[in-house]
Amino acid sequence: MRILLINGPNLNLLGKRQPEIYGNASLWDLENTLKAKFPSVKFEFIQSNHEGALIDALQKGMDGMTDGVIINPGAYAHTSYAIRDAVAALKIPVVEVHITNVHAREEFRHTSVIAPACTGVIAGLGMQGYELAVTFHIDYAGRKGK
Ligand code: CA2
Repeated sequence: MRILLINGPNLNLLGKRQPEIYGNASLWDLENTLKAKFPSVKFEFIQSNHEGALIDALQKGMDGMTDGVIINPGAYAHTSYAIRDAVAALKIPVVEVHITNVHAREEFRHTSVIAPACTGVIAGLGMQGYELAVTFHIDYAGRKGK
């Protein structure tokens, strides 16, 4: 099974800045943890600070080989109708993950314009949110008989 895991703007700073908000783990730590915990999953990891690059990454999910997408769109969650359209165009399940509980933060973070196009959303569970999203994709693919 193949999962595309996309992280948006500033998430390359994980583990390097603001650990009081985002924790100590880096993106590299996240990727290695997921590979170790889910050895049967073929991951493609993409991080970009650019909206168009995130849309290009989402369109890789149309290759017919990818079973599911996990996206942390960063602050684009709150603004990007273009990323929402790219998610809506996919025929495979997409889980939006936020490390922090966006609902407990500033008002502008309470709304994700992308979430309505997603299969589901996980927020506030730290890096474990990504693991739970992977588990969902594995279970979902199992239910589809893949
Ligand atoms: O909680 C999340 O995962 C967010 O997507 C993180 C975004 C924020 O704009 C969203 O509202 C919620 C910010 C990502 C910034 O990541 C950093 C990580 C470490 C240090 C500085 C920024």
